[in-house]
Amino acid sequence: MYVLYHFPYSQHARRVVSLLEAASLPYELRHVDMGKGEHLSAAYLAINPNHQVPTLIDGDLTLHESNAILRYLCQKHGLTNWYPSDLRHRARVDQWLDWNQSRLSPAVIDIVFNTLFAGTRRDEQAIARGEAKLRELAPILDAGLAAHDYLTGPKPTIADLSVASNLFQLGLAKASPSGEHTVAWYQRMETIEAFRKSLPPA
Ligand SMILES: N[C@@H](CCC(=O)N[C@@H](CS)C(=O)NCC(=O)O)C(=O)O
Repeated sequence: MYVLYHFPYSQHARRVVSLLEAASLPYELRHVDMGKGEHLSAAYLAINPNHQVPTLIDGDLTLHESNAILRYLCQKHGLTNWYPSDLRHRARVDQWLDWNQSRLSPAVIDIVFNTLFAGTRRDEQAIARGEAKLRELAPILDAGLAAHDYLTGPKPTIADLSVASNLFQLGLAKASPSGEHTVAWYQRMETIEAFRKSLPPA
């Protein structure tokens, strides 16, 4: 049984839930109440010194970083449908995972954190910065989705689960990209039960 430290409004935590669900892996969620600052408590910092969710516990292994967790689960359980073994296909999946983490995520955080969660710490400049980044990145995503139904081919992989978790987050701030291929792809993602199950209650 996996233990996942989780917060429902964390896109990083939700993408792990969507894979656990998709692969029918047994797991228990431990809610970290970020609204109350539980991620900053000494007890949680002992588990994850980055004060972030998710953290996965597998026996005596404690793992942070959502992408590392996704890859670990796929490799441990041979989930080659979600993380292909073919070198070139896997490289494409890794490309989008890294793009999501290093390019899209900062824009999502600038926009969504400051629009919805920062309260009195709302930073208008960060929102504008995030929106400018998103204007550059949205066409890149849309072009990446032009050739196939999913990011790397005809079937979804952990790259799709990961990017879609950020797109849901943008939707919370009414900032979803409107590219034709992106909209159609996101609608396809919404038909995946495991992805839907990872989403917070409406
Ligand atoms: N690189 C990390 C990022 C995790 C992350 O940013 N989690 C956010 C919630 S979405 C968090 O816990 N933030 C609290 C903080 O940074 O103090 C991952 O991919 O797991």
